[in-house]
Amino acid sequence: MRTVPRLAGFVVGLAAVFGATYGVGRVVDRSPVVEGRHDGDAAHATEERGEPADRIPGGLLVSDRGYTLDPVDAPGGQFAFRITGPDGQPVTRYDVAHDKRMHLIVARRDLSGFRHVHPDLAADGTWRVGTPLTGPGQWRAFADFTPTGGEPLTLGVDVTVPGALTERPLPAPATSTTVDGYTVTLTGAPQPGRTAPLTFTVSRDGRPVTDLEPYLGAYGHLVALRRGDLAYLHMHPDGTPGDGRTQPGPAVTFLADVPSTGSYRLYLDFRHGGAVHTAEFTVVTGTPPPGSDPSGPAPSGGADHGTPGHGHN
Ligand SMILES: [Cu+2]
Repeated sequence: MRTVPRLAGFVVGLAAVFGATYGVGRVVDRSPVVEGRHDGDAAHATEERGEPADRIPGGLLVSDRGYTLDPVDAPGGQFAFRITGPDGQPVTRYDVAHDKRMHLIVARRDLSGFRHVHPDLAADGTWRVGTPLTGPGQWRAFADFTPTGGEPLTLGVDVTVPGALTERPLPAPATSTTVDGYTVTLTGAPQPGRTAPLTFTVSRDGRPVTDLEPYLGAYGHLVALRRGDLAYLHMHPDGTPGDGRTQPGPAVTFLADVPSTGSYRLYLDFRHGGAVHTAEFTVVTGTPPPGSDPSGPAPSGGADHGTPGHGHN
């Protein structure tokens, strides 16, 4: 028990030191604030990403560029939060991205319990939704949004739901999974520091599904969470419904861009039969695929990007 206040003091001290250092650096060299993270633009996501130090994945910060994710008390069965802006006031104006002004993603720290929901905005800037936190545990909630006049942001916060919890081990890497009677097969592998195609193929009862329904403007949405720190990656499909070349299944291709070696849990949302289904996969980058140790390496922080031998095949 005694270590808790000490640790808290240490963290506060550390924050003060970093804060001071950052302030000095800003005054002396006027370094620009890091740009270009979480842009999700495939054309951007290529060579210059060789130096990962310039890019922090989304979802690791509760406050960034003046915007803060602030959970607020809510009645039982609800989850509510606000985003406060650089002026300290709740943000009430958001741009629509992928059909919605706010995407709320939650997962437990052990990467189980993934949900992707769309809260409603009240006039005072409070977002509310029937709680996606489906049981006890240490959860991470990600708010993925674009404040009007600002850049896209993903902020993350820990939320504890009290109760007995059995932590689940990360499922082993696999290239096929089933959900709601669908079989989804994954081809391709994420490659740290570069963009790589990932293709998901959906079938049901042994037959390819060729009438996927658009969901949030696409035939699939893919979120990846990095094991260990839950870095959040929202990946975008290669092609959109109605562009003249993108078919409604059975294959949905994403341009995947992961920041480091490590284990990731992929969550593919797709819509068929009037319902959204979520297929989950574990992938481990920087090691041989399926059959290998599911725990995989710890995130490297990207320091060894570009080292020969880290690719696949
Ligand atoms: Cu969403």
